[in-house]
Order: sequence, then structure tokens, then C-alpha cells
Amino acid sequence: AMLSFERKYRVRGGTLIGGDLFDFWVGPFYVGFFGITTAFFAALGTVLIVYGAALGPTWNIWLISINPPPIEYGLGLAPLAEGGLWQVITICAVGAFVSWMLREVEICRKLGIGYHVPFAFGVAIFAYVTLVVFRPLLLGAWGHGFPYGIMSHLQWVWDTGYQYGNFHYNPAHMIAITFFFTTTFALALHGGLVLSAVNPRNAQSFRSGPAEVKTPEHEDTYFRDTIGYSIGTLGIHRLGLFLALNAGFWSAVCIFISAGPIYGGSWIEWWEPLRNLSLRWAG
Ligand code: BCL
Ligand code: UQ1
Repeated sequence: AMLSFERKYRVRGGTLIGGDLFDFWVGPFYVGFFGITTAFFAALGTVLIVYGAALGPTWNIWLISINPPPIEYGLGLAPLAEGGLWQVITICAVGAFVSWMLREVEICRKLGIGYHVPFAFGVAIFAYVTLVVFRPLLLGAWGHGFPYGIMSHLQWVWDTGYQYGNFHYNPAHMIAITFFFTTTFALALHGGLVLSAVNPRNAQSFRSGPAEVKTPEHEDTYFRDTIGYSIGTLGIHRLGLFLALNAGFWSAVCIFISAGPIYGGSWIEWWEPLRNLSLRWAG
């Protein structure tokens, strides 16, 4: 059953491809051309992962791993059992993620809203593609992509991190982490502030009386009283999106620059010039 307000927003058109052909809903879900391609890539990729697991040595969920080809295969195609599956699964993953993003775009067009959500998802896709396509291309072998497994991808992060000395010294990694942490800080402030105003326990405050939803003015005033500044109800959402997108963007940068052709050394040593700087200051 459709809610009355749903009918109002379920408008025809706005599709990027296929015209009216896939312009329909299945239950609550918009389909569209990209709904079909999302389902196709996701289903094929999942089947191939299960097939790869069946070929492998274990059904232990923690240890199952679909590995990229050995480095020796370079940028060529590998036999299915030797990384070829990883290659096809990677194509399915990128196909499914990009399809999902374009389906989001079509829904935005129908509703006449901005493309902020698909754009944001695009940044997450950009980080993934950097890991499994851009950086392997830069290094000349698909074998530099990360393996699809719970423990194995963690092992890859560990190995890659220490291959560059200590990843904590990677300046872009520092920036990415700072954005991730600041994002959670901002969301905690925002979630706390909104709930404090919308779901207050007035009866327990000194202004006793019936619990009453408060206005955005109260939110502004809370922060003006506390730190002398309020970024505003629209502003906090702009700030949050900015922080979150930068977290993903600088993650992509930090792993892309950790590649021989750009920087192949130890990130600890990358800071070596600083030591001479302090000598100059000392005169
Ligand atoms: Mg580090 C990367 C934090 C210590 C080595 N590290 C990262 C970044 C992040 C981070 C900045 C990973 C996030 C990311 O890429 O998002 N590292 C971090 C922190 C510490 C840390 C906070 C810490 O010590 C407190 N790192 C270390 C130590 C090293 C180290 C020092 C290991 C010993 N770190 C590395 C290496 C890497 C990182 C190597 C990276 O490669 C990684 C990075 O930057 O990668 C880009 C981006 C988001 C994504 C890639 C997700 C994409 C999602 C896709 C598009 C959609 C998925 C859909 C899904 C399948 C659908 C599911 C459906 C549901 C079921 C409904
Ligand atoms: C804020 O100022 C604000 O505007 C009223 C919000 O909107 C509801 C918020 O959620 C938050 C967290 C703030 C405070 C944030 C800063 C950066 C001063």
C-alpha cells in the first residue's frame, strides 16, 4: 500500500537512460535502468565470491579471501582461480556502486532536490576505486589491490602500512584521520543538540512544566551561551558534509601517494628536512 504523500512524489521522468522503460517501483523501491544494473552486478559479484570461497581452502568466514593476481601478472588478465575472480568481482563492485549512485541521481531528479547524496557517495566510491584501480595502475600490477576477505584485508593494511615505515607519519593519512574524528565530534554535538531541544525533559529542569519541543533559537542560544558562536541549523549540515567528504577524499590521497612512482620510501624519513629547519631557527 502506498502512503498518500508517496503518490504525490512518485512522478514519471527524470531518468538518465531508458526513458520510461524501467521507470517504475517495486513495492517501496524505485527501479530504473540503474536499479536493474545494480541488481545484476551485485548478484553476479556475490555469486562469484561464493564460487571463489568454494575453490578456496576454507569455509571459515574470517579466513575466506578472494585474492588479487600475483604481481607477476602485471596489468594483464589472470586465470579465474589465480586472481581472475578478483578482477571480475572488482568490475562487479565498481559497476554496482556506480549504478547505485546513478539510481540516486535519478531519484534526486524526480524529487527536484540537489545531488548532494550521490555526490557524497561518489567520494566513497572514489576512495575504493583509488585502492583497487588507480593505485594498482600507477604501480603497474593488479596485485597491489587489496584482497576481499575479513582478516586478509586487515593483513594487507598492516603490510602496506609498515612497507612505508609507519603510516602515522603519512601527512595525508594524518589529515584524513583528523577529518574522520572531527566528523564524529560534529555529529555527536549535532545529535546531542537536536535531541536536547526536540526531546527535552522539561519537568526535571528548573523551568518545570510540560515537556515542550524547543525551537532552533534555543539551539543557537545554547551554543552562543557556551562558546559565543553558533554555526546555525543549515550551517552545521554544511560543516558535517564538508568534514565527512574530506575524510574520504584525504584517505584516497594518503594511499595514492604511497606508491613508488610518487613516494616509495618511509613516511618517517619524509619528515627529515624538518630536523634541519630547527637547526636554522637555533641560528
Ligand atoms: Mg590507517 C587507510 C584511519 C592506523 C595503514 N586509515 C585508512 C583510512 C583511514 C584510516 C583514514 C581508511 C578509511 C577510508 O579509506 O575510507 N589508520 C586510521 C586510524 C588509525 C590508523 C584512525 C589509528 O591508528 C587510530 N593505518 C594505521 C596504521 C597503519 C595504517 C598506522 C597499519 C599498521 N591505513 C593504512 C593503510 C590504509 C589506511 C595501508 C589504507 O589504504 C586506508 C585508506 O586510506 O584507503 C583509501 C574510505 C572509504 C572506503 C574505501 C569505503 C568505500 C565504500 C564503497 C564505495 C561502498 C561499499 C558498499 C558495501 C559493500 C555495501 C554494503 C551494504 C550493506 C550490507 C547494507
Ligand atoms: C550549532 O551552532 C547549530 O546551530 C544551531 C547546530 O544546529 C542544530 C548544531 O547542531 C551544532 C552542533 C552547532 C554548534 C557547532 C559549531 C561548529 C559552533
